[in-house]
Amino acid sequence: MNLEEIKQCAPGEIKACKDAKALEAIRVKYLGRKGELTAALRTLKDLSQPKRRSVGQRANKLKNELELLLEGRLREFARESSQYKETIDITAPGKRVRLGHLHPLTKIGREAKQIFSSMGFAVMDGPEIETEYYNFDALNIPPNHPARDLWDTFWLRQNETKNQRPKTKNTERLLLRTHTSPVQIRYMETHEPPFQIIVPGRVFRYEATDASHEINFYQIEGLMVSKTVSLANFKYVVESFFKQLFNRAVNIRLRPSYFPFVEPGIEVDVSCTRCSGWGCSICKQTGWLEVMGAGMVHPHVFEAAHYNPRDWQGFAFGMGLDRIAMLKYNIPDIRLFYSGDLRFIRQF
Ligand code: FA5
Repeated sequence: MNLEEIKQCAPGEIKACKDAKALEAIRVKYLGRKGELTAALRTLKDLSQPKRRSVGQRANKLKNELELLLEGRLREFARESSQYKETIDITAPGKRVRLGHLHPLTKIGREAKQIFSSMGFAVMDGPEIETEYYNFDALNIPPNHPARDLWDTFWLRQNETKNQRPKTKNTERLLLRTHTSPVQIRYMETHEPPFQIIVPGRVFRYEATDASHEINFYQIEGLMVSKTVSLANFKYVVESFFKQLFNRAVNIRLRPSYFPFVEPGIEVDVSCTRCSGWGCSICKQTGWLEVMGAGMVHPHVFEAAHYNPRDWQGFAFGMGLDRIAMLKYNIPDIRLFYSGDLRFIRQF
């Protein structure tokens, strides 16, 4: 083989080697004592002086190149075999498996359900995508009524909702429910009193966020209807609920308020357990945190559900679960619940 032929063949053969033994055979073939390149170098002495010089330089250069290629390929074999060893290294320490756990909102939701169940309330469910009828009209909030402004609404696009309207209702617009109160109507349409239910669920509001407001949060609706239910029953139920949830008596206060679907309407505040009433960012320096709206079911709501308001009376409430979780777990900002920050979640 002359130098040109060696240059053509040797690199390909080195690359094609599968192991160190085959590589050694190639080295001997070209660079060994009787190898092709060694033989070519031996012929140098037969050449004329100037030719000997240039061929000699080329031959030495080729020799260096082949040695580098052989070394490189040998290193590749070493790397491959050490990788292989790592995968079967039985002395390597095991990987720690982290156990997941429930989100604080799931925890408090389960606890609340359990407490209300122990007081005889049945747990119901309703859709998160709601019709305008159930979210507003049936709750005594007619179109264009200013009370609709109390609930900043995510409306769903009209053209996507065609033909989904319940034919008997006076509206077909769909929205993300702004509260769990629509389930009051849905439940009463298909059940006869007396009954007492709670409806835990997710609600949505198109509003600015701050330490105590989110655009997506959880409520628990309550509805108790019979011939004699009164606000005194409501007060007892709510106080018992908080006592069990917080494992101690907490101060609550009832304030007159307005909701179109109750009369009279009230709002319930709980004394801020984070600052013990001194004032902080959660309670907006007031010492109290508003946790629910409530009241006696409005006669128009009973009528929408085809009950005779002269026969029945009841209380309803809608409590913000996130805010109660903030009080119970001493959480300064509602947005932490939805941040997905594991440093926060892992504390519970
Ligand atoms: C209502 O949603 C009424 N449906 C409650 C009701 C039910 C009244 C039955 C009468 C009878 P309100 O908008 O106030 O009311 O919300 C109820 C509770 O949800 C509030 O007290 C508060 O605890 C919580 N809440 C309201 N907005 C937010 C928000 N953006 N982020 C977190 N929690 C909120």
